Amino acid sequence: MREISAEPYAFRFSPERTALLVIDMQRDFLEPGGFGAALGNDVALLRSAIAPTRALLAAARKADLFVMHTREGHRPDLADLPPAKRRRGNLAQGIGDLGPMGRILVRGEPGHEIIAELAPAPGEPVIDKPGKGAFFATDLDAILKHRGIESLLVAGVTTEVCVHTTIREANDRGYECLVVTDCVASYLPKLHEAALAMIAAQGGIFGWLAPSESVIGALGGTR
Ligand code: C5J
Repeated sequence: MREISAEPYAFRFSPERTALLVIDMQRDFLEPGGFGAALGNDVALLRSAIAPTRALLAAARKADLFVMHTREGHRPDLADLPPAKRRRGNLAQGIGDLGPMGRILVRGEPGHEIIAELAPAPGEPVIDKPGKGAFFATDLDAILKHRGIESLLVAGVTTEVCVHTTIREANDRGYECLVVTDCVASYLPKLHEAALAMIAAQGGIFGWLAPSESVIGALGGTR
């Protein structure tokens, strides 16, 4: 077992039973002209998570940790897009519409891709998810269970939306989750802080928090 100094107390994990899950680090959220920008957000706020996540990915790969990525998006025919999700926000340019990076949040379009800095390595599964939570309508749980994974190190965007929803889903399925605090980000700093506080409150009701430096140290690497 290894140990990470974390909030609210030390996180103990076995590397063979732990995966790094990188959530929705897509151009549609992190670059101008995508879904995040269509919602009126400043996408630059998310970019602080890129460099630490790159370092975390390198350390996880070096330690032979199982690495997975997710992408939020929909079928080109939008058959898996709930009308309520499409209507939400009364957007001039919403999901399925053509933007500067192709059709917004549609699989196969340039905006749907994971940013080049955090591109999946060969063999790392990528989960395409239609919802905010990565367990909803995907094979994520089956893939983790088949690998014997019990603990998740979680990075990605945005903290209070897809990261939080996924952690809540993971908790209900019995996974131990540690959120790597500088590898998650939000367009809304107050909600980022609140979302992190919710994870570790009440004795770690949803899990643990630790910065990438501590996680990388426990994985045996240097930053
Ligand atoms: C959002 C996400 N914020 N990946 N998606 O719509 O958090």
